[in-house]
Amino acid sequence: MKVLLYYPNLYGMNMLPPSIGFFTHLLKKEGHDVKLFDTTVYEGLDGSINTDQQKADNLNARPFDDSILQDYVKDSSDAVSDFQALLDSFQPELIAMSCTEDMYPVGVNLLAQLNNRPAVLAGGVFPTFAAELAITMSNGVIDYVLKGEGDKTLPEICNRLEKKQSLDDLSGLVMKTKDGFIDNPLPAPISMDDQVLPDYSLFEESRFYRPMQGKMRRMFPVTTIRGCPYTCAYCNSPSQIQIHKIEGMKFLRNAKIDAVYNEIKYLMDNYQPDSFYFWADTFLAWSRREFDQFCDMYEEFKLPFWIQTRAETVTEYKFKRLKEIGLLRVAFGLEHGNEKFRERVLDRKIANRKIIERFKTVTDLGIPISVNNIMGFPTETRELAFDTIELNRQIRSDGVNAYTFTPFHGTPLRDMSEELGFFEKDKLARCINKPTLLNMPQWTQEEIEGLRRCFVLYVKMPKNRWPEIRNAEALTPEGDAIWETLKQECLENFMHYGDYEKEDDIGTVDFEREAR
Ligand code: B12
Ligand code: SF4
Repeated sequence: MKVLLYYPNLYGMNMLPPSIGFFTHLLKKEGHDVKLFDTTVYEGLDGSINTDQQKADNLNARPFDDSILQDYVKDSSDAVSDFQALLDSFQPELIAMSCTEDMYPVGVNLLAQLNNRPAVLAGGVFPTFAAELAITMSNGVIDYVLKGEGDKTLPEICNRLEKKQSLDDLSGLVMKTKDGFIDNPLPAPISMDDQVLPDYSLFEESRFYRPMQGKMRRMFPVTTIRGCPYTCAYCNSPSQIQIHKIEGMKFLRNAKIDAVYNEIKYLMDNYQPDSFYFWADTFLAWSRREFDQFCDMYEEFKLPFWIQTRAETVTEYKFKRLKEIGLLRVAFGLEHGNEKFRERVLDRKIANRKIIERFKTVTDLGIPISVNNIMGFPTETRELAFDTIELNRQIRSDGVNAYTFTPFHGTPLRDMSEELGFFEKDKLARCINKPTLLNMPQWTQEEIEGLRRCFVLYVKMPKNRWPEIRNAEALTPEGDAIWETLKQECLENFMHYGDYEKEDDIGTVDFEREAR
């Protein structure tokens, strides 16, 4: 049958979604005719901003030249007519949408404007954790949800629809009936031995490029692990482990190094990457044996690569070895600077001293790190947020950012936000780059946003500039003007960007206050 994969996404968010690559391969293998509608090329869709560009504007990433993307950019006002034209010419029998929570309204909004739409199926993290809501909120746009991994169930639903067979007993299916909902148990997570090679041939050429360290790279994602062994309370990964545990299944799985080799080799032969992105939640959640096998295997390629991992996983041995085989950059989640708050609210237990030491191990090897933080957690105060700033001042980061806490469905901190009355039940979480949605008595939305936009200034500029930065927090024309001036100065004089030799004023952490 004819299946249209649909990927609602915002301009500038260019990392390829592996799921669309797997689905393209799997559906073609079953003999289905597959096309893709990917909204990433439409600039300004749904009032969106270019998120990679926004990162550079907010000093979260180095400025970059995006002319490669500009050659393919389309105007958001053409998105509906282009989508409609594709429906009319291809005439799919099913639209299969993959979405996260904040992309769900973008996706549904476009679908609602189409004529002669076929049945619509939604899957991905958000539909998995809020399946009935995803159907109800779409006002008749979404017909089915498939919870959990779609590697087996998406081809299966297409096969059944083609043969006009019943869907009622399909694992993971959620569907509205006149009496309520069919809501079937989750499918078992696939064995990593059954994961296929991703087929990215349906994407536009410009989608293979993304900025990294101020340079446009032709960068492809590679799978090493599905799932994460940690339990951060704001994240969906541990919740995946929980919901699959209820069904007695194992969600955390490592790919065999042979399979990783095959994926890299296939990407090299078919897409000519100049670098890779290992998207595993915690890249180093590996045994020492697996790690060594990976490094020996990757010697053959030695293309620059990017990883994300936890401070807990850092050893000098590992990072020396990774550097030898091409490690370009590491992203770490630090998230909060107060040990007690971090452990109690975020469920991340590690001492600040350890974080500083481990990050130093990496930066001393000359490997640039970017550090991710979150601001506006439920019950957090301005004073606690300054602990995050203080801790970041101890770290020689090449890139640093603070995102707004976002209450995603299925996470413990979403439940906490609802219970404390900071967030309405059934309301959707939105993009992490946008102002907070929580309404908290101890810290207003405006104050959180003001501090968030000045976060990098507080981290990177000397402390004697803090009174000026305080004025830049004001979300007023005067505050904006001060913010713009300080941002420029910070960019010119205080960002390290890989310059690990430069001495500067990086302040000290007040450990005593943290212990209180
Ligand atoms: C790589 C990654 C990205 C990449 C690629 C995004 C993508 N859509 O794949 C980039 C960098 C672009 C990205 C961006 C964002 N991401 Co992201 N990202 C991830 C990460 C680390 C891995 C995703 C992945 O590839 N997993 C492996 C594949 C195999 O799994 P999967 O994508 O979940 O798909 C499987 C199932 O969900 C299902 N499925 C998926 N789609 C469909 C569709 C159908 C029809 C069916 C039947 C099944 C199905 O089958 C797939 C195969 O088994 C996850 C964390 C995680 N571990 O999941 C966060 C995660 C998905 N991201 C998240 C978020 C919030 C974002 C952003 C919104 C950030 C922002 N700017 O605000 C954007 C949204 C972009 C978008 N359009 O989706 C959240 C989502 C939370 C939520 N509840 O919605 C996650 C879960 C991290 C977290 N905070 O917990 N992300
Ligand atoms: S380490 Fe990262 S992916 Fe793993 S649970 Fe924590 S935030 Fe989620």
